[in-house]
Amino acid sequence: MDRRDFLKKSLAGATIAGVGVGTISKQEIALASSKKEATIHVPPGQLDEYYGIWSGGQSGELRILGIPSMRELMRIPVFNHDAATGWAKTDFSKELLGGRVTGDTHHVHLSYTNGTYDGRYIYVNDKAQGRLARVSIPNMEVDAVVDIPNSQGTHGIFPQRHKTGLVLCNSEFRVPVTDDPADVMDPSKYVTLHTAIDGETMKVVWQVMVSSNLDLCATDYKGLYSFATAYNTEGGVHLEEMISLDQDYLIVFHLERIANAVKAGRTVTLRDDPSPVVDAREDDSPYVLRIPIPKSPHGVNIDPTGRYAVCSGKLSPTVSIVDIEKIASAFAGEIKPRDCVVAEHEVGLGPLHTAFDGRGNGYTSLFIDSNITKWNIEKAIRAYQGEDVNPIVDRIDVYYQPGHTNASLSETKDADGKWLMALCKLSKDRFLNVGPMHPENDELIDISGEKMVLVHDGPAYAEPHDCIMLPKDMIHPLKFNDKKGPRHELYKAWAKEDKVKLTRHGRVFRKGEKSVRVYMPCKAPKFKLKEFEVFEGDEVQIIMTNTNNVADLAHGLVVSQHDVCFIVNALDTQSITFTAGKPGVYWYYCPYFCHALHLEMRGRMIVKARV
Ligand code: RUQ
Ligand code: CUA
Repeated sequence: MDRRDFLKKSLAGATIAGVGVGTISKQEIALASSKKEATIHVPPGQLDEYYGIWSGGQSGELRILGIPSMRELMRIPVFNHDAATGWAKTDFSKELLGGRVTGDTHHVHLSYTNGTYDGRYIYVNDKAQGRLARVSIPNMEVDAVVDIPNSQGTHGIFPQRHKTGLVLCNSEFRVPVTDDPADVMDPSKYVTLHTAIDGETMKVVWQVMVSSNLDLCATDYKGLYSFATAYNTEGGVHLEEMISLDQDYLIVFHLERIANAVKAGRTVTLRDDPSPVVDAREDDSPYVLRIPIPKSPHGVNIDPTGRYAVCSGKLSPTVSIVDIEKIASAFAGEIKPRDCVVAEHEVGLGPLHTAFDGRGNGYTSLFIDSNITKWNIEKAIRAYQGEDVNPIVDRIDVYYQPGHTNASLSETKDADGKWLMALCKLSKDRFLNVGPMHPENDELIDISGEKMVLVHDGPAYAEPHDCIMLPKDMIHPLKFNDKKGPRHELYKAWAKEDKVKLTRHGRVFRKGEKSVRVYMPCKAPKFKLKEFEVFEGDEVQIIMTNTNNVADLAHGLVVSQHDVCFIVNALDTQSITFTAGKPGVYWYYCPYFCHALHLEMRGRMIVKARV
């Protein structure tokens, strides 16, 4: 028994007996329990209790972690080229991405039904190219990507929570939306858009045009409103201009009024895009409510009761609490927009995002102070009413400079107050030195008690922005692709056209003077075609089907010297298209270690000179 086991065992004995702790000092007990090793160590062979879904920032991907072990379980390529899986190279992914293989994933959310995750989809934005992608959870792969029209810097996104309905997307950068060259030089003409995408069809439903930069996004629990924090009310294009005012806004979008305007045709279109656009730039627009909030607010998070929208002040040391129940009166003109604010308390420097535990507390990340501050919602409201109470409950230092913070199920009505994540932007000296580029530091914090306890440092590659955590039985990924997605529609259509069975026939079809289609079933350790012939310059499409009925038994295909590498999971099909190079012999092989004869799993592509 090592010392650690001894400590644990002794502690357990002490608890059961309810007596003193013999030779172990109080300090040692405090140390052992503060480390919570028993709760976060997931022994080999055992599974985590929670899934964590991470955005991957400039890597353009999503990542799936096990919580509390913080083991990275899988990556889902989205807005990137992934050499291991062939994402962005295979026919389907290439088409979805339209040739743009860089991306910046910031915000990740699951689809909802009745205020909690329904396990169907994951939505994630690409700030770099202004896109929204959807991952099908059963298959854990992207099945749709939509370009957000008329806008740049798609940043905050949030799906509706009462049902899988709209996904609202904020564009952050103000841009001209006409073809008039004069508008390019006139920032007063620049606009941003709040875009509604149908979460099922992944089509644009409408857009609302405003003038401030739209930052984070949220939705209520009833389907009445969506929210955007807005900064740069000044309309500036340089930093100094953007931060001169002490007050910006939480913009509330009145979804029913917007839908009615769209139905009645009170819309415009911009450039050659057909999406209906509602103009809400006027100060007295009926479609939006602008609630004044200090200063360049960043995060907006709805508490699990659905009653409060919490705005983190960023350049103001405060968080502002908006009572969502008052918003209808403000839209009706019975109270002023600012009257919806029911608390505004100081939390510290650089408040960015707030998470909740379902027990009435908020946890705000303080970027400049490098800590997470826990505070009580009810006390904050009483303090705002003049009572002498301190809403701050606890603070914990994090290492260093947290951006997002999120708690298990925090954004659902089922927030369970178990785990909190602080996504720290800098790790500095927390890990072994690996050169000039440092990992970030994702810190796991136990929030089940009154005091927060830091339990794990998790180095993360550039640069997760956000994450969600949910109990493992809330999603049910499949072991084999269900072949119901749009990707499989392609293969079915091709197989029908060529009258082949994807699982059976190894065939080569000349489809045109310079194009060839190759069907390539495979089963460990063999490709159905030992070789095939094409001409130099042919466009070669390979449709490969893995017929091994064994979960986890993947094959892949590399075609030497042709920049081709992709994976085909068990019982799945994938396709890729490339151009045949100079005449010669090119070995193709399976890159996934699938069999004792894996190294022999290969064949020859023979490229002949065109005559
Ligand atoms: S933002 S660090 Cu892209 Cu989510 Cu706040
Ligand atoms: Cu198939 Cu290695």
